[in-house]
Amino acid sequence: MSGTKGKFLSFLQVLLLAFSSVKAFSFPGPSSGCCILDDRFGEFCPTTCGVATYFGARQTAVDRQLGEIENKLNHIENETTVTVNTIENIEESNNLIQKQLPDVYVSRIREIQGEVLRFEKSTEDRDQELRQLKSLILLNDEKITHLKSITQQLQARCRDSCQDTVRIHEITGPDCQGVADNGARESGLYYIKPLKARQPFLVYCEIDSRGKGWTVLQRRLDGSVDFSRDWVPYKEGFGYLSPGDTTEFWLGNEKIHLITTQTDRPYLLQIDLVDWSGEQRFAQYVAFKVSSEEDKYRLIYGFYINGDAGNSFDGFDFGDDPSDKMYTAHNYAQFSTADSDNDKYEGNCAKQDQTGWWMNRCHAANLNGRYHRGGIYTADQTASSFDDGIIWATWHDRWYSLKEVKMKIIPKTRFDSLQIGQTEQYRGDH
Ligand SMILES: [Ca+2]
Repeated sequence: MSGTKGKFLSFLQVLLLAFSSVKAFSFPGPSSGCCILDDRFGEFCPTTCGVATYFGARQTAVDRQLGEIENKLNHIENETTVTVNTIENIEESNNLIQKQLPDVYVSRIREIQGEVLRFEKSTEDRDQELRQLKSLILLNDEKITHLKSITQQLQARCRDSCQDTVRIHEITGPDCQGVADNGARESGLYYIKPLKARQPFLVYCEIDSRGKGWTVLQRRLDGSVDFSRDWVPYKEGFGYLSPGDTTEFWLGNEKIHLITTQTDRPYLLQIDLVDWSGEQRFAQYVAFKVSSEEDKYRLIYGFYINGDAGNSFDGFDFGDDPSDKMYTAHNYAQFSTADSDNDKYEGNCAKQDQTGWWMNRCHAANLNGRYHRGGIYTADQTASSFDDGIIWATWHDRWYSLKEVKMKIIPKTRFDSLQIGQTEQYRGDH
């Protein structure tokens, strides 16, 4: 571009020089009569004079045009300078951009790589979730198959046993000893009606051939019934009564209260225990009774009379504190449930151990504790890190949960009269 511009400028300069020379020569016009060398050519003879006249007539316009051309040239030159500067600026900018571009690209590429990695990670996570869901589906399919099989078994049993196979004996009495006294000689389900009861209710009676009739208040066998219940279920009773002593239940505090307080004659409470090795032990308390709901079904007994399981109801010295035995004694303790805290502890023993029991702060015995299979259990297996098993601390440690429990009562006098000949079983000083 600069070469073309240079040639153009050189040409204009020659032209200007030519005009300047003509002007400086100052030819006289035709009116002065000079330079007519040949008439045949008239006023515009092809001589210097003719040319001079011609130029003379047009000099002013040409000068003006030349001036304009010069101005335009100057303008073009200025514009050219501006353009050159602009080009230089653009080139500098280009250089700058070219220097910066790699960083921008590298940064963008890194961002894209990061996004790709994140996407891959996300895809892996989704794959993992899918695998987990598939295994869950398989597991659920197995469970569904298992449940279908159980349903079929139950349906088959329902078809067979639509008739009532549970036999409830007709003999009745104020308690199971009364039932036995009225002639019953086999264990099973009987209706009894304690003196103050408004209506009879069903109980499981353990009756032997010699006429001893135990009224069973509580049964633990296999952990099939949840003993983590509130006040009302413990008041009314829960679980299942069965004619063959094969199910777990709590008879109910109100019923226990009605039986044990119907007369002044004292009841004997026997607690039968079985551990996970199959060993059986027992503990007996005389003058056992449970007070009214107004008094929160308080546990009251006279004393420990006999047994080989030890006297946990009187508390146990765990070795943690000198007051252990006093604070874990149960006599005169009110009944507590998670929703009715009547213990002597700043916390809530029953809620802590998910049970209903005559809590002090808290216990050396808890026959309504959680069912831990195998016996030995740890704090990790409990809901609140406390000993919440089926405990009788004077036999097994509080971190050992018993396998089977039965709580049963019989009028003390009837027990004594039927024990004739067996008094050698009594041990201790009672
Ligand atoms: Ca409390």
